[in-house]
Amino acid sequence: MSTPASKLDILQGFLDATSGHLDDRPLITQARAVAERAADRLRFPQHFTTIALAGTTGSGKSSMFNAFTTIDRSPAGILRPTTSEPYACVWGSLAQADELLDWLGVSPRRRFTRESPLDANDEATLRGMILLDLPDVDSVEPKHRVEVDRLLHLVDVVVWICDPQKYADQLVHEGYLRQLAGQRSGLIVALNQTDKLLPAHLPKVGADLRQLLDEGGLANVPLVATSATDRVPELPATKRGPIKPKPGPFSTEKAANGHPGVATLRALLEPIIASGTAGADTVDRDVSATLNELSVLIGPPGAQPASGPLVDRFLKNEIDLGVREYASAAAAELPEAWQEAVLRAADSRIGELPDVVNQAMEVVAANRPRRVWLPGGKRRYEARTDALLQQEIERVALRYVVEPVRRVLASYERARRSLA
Ligand SMILES: Nc1nc2c(ncn2[C@@H]2O[C@H](COP(=O)(O)OP(=O)(O)OP(=O)(O)O)[C@@H](O)[C@H]2O)c(=O)[nH]1
Ligand SMILES: [Mg+2]
Repeated sequence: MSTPASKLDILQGFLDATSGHLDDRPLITQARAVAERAADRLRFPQHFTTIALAGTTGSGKSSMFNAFTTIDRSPAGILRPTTSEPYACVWGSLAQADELLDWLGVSPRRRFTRESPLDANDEATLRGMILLDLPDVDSVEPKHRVEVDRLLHLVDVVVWICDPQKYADQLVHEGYLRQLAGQRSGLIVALNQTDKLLPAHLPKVGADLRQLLDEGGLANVPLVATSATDRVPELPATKRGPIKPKPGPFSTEKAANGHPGVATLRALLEPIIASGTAGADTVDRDVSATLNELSVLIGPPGAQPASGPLVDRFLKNEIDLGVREYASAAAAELPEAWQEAVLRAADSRIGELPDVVNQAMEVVAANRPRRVWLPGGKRRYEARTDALLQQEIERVALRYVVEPVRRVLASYERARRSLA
């Protein structure tokens, strides 16, 4: 069975193989970042599930955070944007979560714990949750956006908070939700502030948002109706009849405890937290998606061309042409990124070649065997000089062109095998 750790090993093996050849490729840079954070996340306690409340300004992230923590820890406000740095609340031991929170970059002043003997039972189903209140994604403050983007890549589950005014925001759907869905195992969309809607309007707004999500490839992402400060309006009763009513746009699970306006959201989060696998699942999803993307860097096996034609070109002093022909033959079957690496390797010492070839020719001339006046001696003499020259030039070709190309092809083969 392939575990997140074994997939990460594959990714790391692939990255090792490509090292020094494809370093400037954005795909490789991204894959390195994924491998690094996956390795980090797997090192931290797995019983913690990090859940970020993210979304546009004023949608109610901080209010939601406070509804869960039941103590107003993160100021919610009228002035936009209100939250400028992430807040975290740990349902469990703050000491055990310390390193994880350091890694997430939550300032020690903004960490709280929700561990009190008074409500130990009510909160038992949330044990292990680390809830994060993030700054807004659409901020007038560019640094908020940078901070959110960084954190969204690190957390296990994202709860995206929309409000009835801005739920159709294109930036949100195209810039965030579609990408998040591919990377993580946990993504939930909450339509918040539903208490501001008339009961009859709620299903319409919900259906519209549901459709936007479905069209964006997020059909499996749950949608919940929430209110961080009040109650979710009761949906109008559907008429009973012979035709089964269409399923509503919202999830309908209900948690036993907690603020009534966030009870459905809580009910969706409880099993994720209880499983204790959200961290590993997100690593798994993220690494698998990356491995998939990297498959464009792999193709049919490469083959090292014979060096004869290259040596012939050098003997005729057609150095550039010889190198170009050799590199093209070596790169022919490879994916584009590796073609470039082969061409670069073949060219890496081209500046030195004219002198080196010249020197080789001079060495052969200087070490020319003594001419012997015997019948057939001239022919033998020339043949020996040619053989010497051939040998010297072959040595140059190997060292300056064939060997650098061989190293790239060997790495390509290792990379291919690692993904096989
Ligand atoms: N009626 C109603 N008001 C809400 C709800 N959620 C938040 N609000 C109000 O909306 C305003 C913004 O709420 P915040 O919780 O600060 O929003 P935020 O998403 O944290 O905003 P930023 O930190 O600026 O990104 C506050 O005045 C809240 O009281 C809700 O569900 N219903
Ligand atoms: Mg806030």
